[in-house]
Amino acid sequence: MKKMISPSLMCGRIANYPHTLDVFAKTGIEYLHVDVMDGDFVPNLQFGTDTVRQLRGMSNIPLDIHLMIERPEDKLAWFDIQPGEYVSVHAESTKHLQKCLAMIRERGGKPMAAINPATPFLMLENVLGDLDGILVMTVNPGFAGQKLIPATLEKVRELRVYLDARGYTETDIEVDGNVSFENARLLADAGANIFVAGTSSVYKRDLRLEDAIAQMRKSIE
Ligand code: S6P
Ligand code: MG
Repeated sequence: MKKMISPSLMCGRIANYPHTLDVFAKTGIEYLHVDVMDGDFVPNLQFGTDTVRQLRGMSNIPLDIHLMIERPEDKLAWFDIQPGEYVSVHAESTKHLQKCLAMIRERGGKPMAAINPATPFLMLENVLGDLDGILVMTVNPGFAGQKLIPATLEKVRELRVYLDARGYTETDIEVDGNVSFENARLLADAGANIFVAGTSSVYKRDLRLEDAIAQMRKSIE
C-alpha cells in the first residue's frame, strides 16, 4: 500500500503556515491532518469549522480531518466535507458510528473510524465495509508531544492481519501520536500506511522542514 504522510497542522506556528504549506506541496505531502477538539471528548480545543474552511483555501493538499468531538452525527454537516478528504470519527464518541460513516461517504469523503489506545479494533467488525481506513491512536488524544503507548504497536500489527484475512487489503491504517522517525519505521513494519507527523518528526525543533520530511519518507519506505 502507498505510504503517506499527513502532518498535524496544530503542531505548527500559525505565522509559518504559508511557508510550511508551500514546502508540503513541493515535497509531495499527501494529506494535511486537521485536529478538531471540542473540550469534551478530549481536554483541549482546536480548529473550528471556519478555520477548517480557510485551510482548504490555503493549499491544494486534501485534508485529513480527525474529529475528537462528542456526538459527531449532530456536527458532521457543519464541516462542508469535500470529495477526497479523509474524515475520522471516534468510535467512542458516538452511539451511531455507522450513521456517521455513511454521512461522510454521502458527502464524497473517505470515512475512517478512530480508536483510542484502550479500544479494541474488534468493535469495528460490523462496519468494516463502511470504512476506507482505521485511525489507530498511539497516544491518548488531546495533545501533541506525548509518548507512544507500546501496546498500540502490537495492535497495528494485529489489525493489519485481521483486515487482510477478511479481504480488506485496501483499508488504510493511519497512526497518530508520537510517530517519531523511529516509531514510524516500527509502525510501517507493523502495517500502518498513513503517518501523522507532529512534534516528534516533521515539526521537530532544530530540523529544517525539508530535511525532516525527507527523513520521515526514509523511515516509512
Ligand atoms: C492529538 C492529535 C494529534 C497530534 C499529533 C502530534 O491528540 O490528535 O494529531 O497533533 O499526534 O504529534 P506528536 O509527534 O507531537 O505526538
Ligand atoms: Mg490527530
